[in-house]
Amino acid sequence: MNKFLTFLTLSLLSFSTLIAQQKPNIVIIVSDDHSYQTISAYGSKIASTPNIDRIAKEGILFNRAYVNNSLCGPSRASLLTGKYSHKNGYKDNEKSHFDHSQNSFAKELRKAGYSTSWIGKQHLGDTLEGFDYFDVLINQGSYFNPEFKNQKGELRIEKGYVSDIISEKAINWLNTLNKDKPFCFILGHKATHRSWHPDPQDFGKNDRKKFPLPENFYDNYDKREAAKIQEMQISKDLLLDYDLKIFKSEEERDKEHNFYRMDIDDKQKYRAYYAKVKKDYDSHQFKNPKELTEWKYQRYMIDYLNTAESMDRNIGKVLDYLDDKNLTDNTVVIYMSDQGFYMGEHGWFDKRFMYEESFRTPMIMRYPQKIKKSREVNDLLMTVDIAPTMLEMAGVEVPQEIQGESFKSIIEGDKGKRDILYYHYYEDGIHNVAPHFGVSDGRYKLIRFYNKINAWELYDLSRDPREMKNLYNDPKHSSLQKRMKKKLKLEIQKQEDSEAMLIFEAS
Ligand code: SGN
Ligand code: CA
Repeated sequence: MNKFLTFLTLSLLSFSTLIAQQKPNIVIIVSDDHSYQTISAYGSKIASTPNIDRIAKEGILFNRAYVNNSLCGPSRASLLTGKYSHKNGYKDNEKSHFDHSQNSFAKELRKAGYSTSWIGKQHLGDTLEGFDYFDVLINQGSYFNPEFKNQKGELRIEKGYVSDIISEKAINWLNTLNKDKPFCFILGHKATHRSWHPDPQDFGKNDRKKFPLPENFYDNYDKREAAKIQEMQISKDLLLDYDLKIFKSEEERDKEHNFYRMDIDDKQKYRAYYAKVKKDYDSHQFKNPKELTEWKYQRYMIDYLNTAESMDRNIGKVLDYLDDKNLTDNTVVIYMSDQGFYMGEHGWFDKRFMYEESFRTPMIMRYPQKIKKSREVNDLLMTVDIAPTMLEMAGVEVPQEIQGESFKSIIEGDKGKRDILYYHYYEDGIHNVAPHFGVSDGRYKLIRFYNKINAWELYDLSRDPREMKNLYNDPKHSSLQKRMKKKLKLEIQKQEDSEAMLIFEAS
């Protein structure tokens, strides 16, 4: 009898281990401000991202993945909770506080037996909940010798370059894991956030390219009041010293917070490299503001792409690790950014607007056990959809309060469920972008700006993909306008965004 019981217990134990092993592992790599325009898998001719492309070759490239609120903290809060900003409480970076006691997909997975962690940039404070392990950058973090805080509350300055440190920490954590448990970890990269400080070994990698100006670089913002007043213009808001590292003197450079953290040998490499850039700048006798702006644009692109090099390389290290440990087949890997970014479109850098370049985010997913190779998907999806999808894939019930729609059906080769995208941006500070909310059905987009600008905008993306022609109040499109307003109202009601409803009703 005893023997039988032991046998039974052992069989049950190995059975439950088997079930646990069948659950997919989940790795979500979230970069910061990385644009699809600079990812070769998305057809970029100006950038090469071989490791990100590797995920696409082995999985799905999502052409229409969007964020709920195009800003770092709010976007990550939606990813974690599956809820819009007005429900998870993290509306902007400047005033919001993220309540970590609320539920998240990581908490649900942990309850279901997953080992969970967040490593790198999170930007939602530094006392996370729901993770067995975390080791996160303090706020935005620094490119060199960055400071981290872990779940024991220990603060540490780590020596080196941020992208290397983050992937090393991730691999170290993976090495500590109990092989019988599935894992879920989120790896938050700092790159490619402003002010684009490359690893010195990547200086020169993109310097010989000549970057063509986007077609609408010289936008006059006709009939777009919010676009007119923003402060994210390459011509006037991208700074020669802070952004492009051209300082009046080395003493000035040393005062800048990114530089004083560097070790002396990195500082010397920076000095030497940017001395050449300054020489080039000095040698130009800029005859008019346009020439200077176009020179700044080239330098912006170079620094941005050189910064992305290390991140791509480090993504490769994590993929190699999964291969080496035979984990690739049963691991879902998602690569995404917290939002898109302007690479000169409308004359801009930064994000925030509901226009495509910042509303859309790159998103690529691999899961060899279930996903066929090299698929491209045009179905709509949003950041809030990731939480319910991961839960469904892990066989965990999706909590009621989650607002996102699972896209598991897309992964399985079917159509997605989503036919509308709802957006709400709140921050009313740096870069002077008026708060706004709106809907898009993939072809038409309606936006309502409020606070400092009270205005509506309406676009037909099939005819006007660059969003240059605001059709709002154009009599030819009055029925479209009505239709889109109805859709917006329905969506505001469905998502219970009472603040948006008040503004909608008042206008
Ligand atoms: C900082 C940047 C801004 C950027 C925000 C938000 N300025 O304030 O350019 O828009 O972060 O970025 S900087 O002086 O720090 O470079 S986010 O990724 O956190 O949303
Ligand atoms: Ca960001």
